[in-house]
Amino acid sequence: MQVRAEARSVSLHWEDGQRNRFHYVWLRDNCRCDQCRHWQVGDRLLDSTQVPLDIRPQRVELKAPSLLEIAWPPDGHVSQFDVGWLLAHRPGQAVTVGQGLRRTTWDGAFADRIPELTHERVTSNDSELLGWLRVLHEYGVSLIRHVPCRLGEVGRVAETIGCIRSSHYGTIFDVESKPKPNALAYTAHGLLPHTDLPYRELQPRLQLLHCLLFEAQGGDSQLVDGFHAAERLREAHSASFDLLASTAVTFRQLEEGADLSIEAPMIGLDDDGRVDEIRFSNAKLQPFDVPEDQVISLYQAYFQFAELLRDPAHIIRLRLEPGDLLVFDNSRVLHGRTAYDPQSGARHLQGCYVDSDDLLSRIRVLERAAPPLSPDSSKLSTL
Ligand SMILES: O=C(O)CCC(=O)C(=O)O
Ligand SMILES: [Fe+2]
Ligand SMILES: [Zn+2]
Repeated sequence: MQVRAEARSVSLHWEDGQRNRFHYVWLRDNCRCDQCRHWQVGDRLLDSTQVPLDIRPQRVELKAPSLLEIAWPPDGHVSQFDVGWLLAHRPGQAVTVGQGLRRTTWDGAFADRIPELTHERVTSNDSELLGWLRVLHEYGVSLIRHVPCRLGEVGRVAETIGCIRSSHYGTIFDVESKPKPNALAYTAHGLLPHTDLPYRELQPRLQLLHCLLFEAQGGDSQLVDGFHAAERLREAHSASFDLLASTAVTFRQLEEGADLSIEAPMIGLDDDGRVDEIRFSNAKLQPFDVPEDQVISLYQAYFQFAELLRDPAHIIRLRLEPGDLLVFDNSRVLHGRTAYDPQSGARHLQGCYVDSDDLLSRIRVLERAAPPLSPDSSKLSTL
């Protein structure tokens, strides 16, 4: 590796032929020393804005093969940079989100490959937990079997991932037919595939549903990968896809103690145009408020997307059994159920939510202790 001190930056020429410039103001600001960062907390102590934009070093030196040392005015403050750290922070290197995490979309044929594992396995050790969470991130769905049918157990599983995200339905909510329901889920009606809490600014990402008791007739579950359906929409009706990705619609929850409402598109895209979030709820959607010449095209786009989401070729159907715990990415995988007959027997699920930053945090923390990833380690076969 070659180091060259230039007018405004240090230029590093890596072994692989690449060259990167690290500006002096950037280097001074990112000094790793104990004066500039708290040695325990890791937070920056140095006030970045006090670094002169045109700062120039007094000395730049490659100390050991992998240690760059820089002395700064006015007092000769010394910064030491591990070359590996600089390599990891070259321009264009995003913060690592987890080793090689990816997303794989699926359709109805996925029904017999849905990632399934036992409660015992998930809770047995950290490497099983990491394997599960990576698969959950990749496919947005998994089914845990033999979870003890105890009240609150769903919360204990959630806490292996992170903090439970509570809502106006409580920390853990009971899904059963109630005399005074404040959600359709708390009746015996069928539920079209939907995302939960689409009317909240931050739609919860992970949803857990634990089946405690199921004797009723009906009440079968459906799951559909909204990212897959959105991509089919983009292929088949690109104008409709663009409309749903660019038109904010209103979702609202109005009840005795709450009036939650948000305007957001049904299809959310990230900066690179990839589908990143689905908000979809026939029940919670408010009257479209668009110019009258756009009403028909918006309905058409909505119906086309709904048709893909309800296409039997895209849907997984399953009947939960007591002890089953479904975990899915609520902003990607829509869930629904058929109607059931409460006279024919009881049906009781408990659910809760966990945010996605908790999931990613848990994955990163578990990866610290994990051996490097082999190319196929997130394949289902490892479960
Ligand atoms: O009853 C079910 O299977 C699902 C209910 C539901 O949609 C929910 O709790 O979010
Ligand atoms: Fe729901
Ligand atoms: Zn320093």
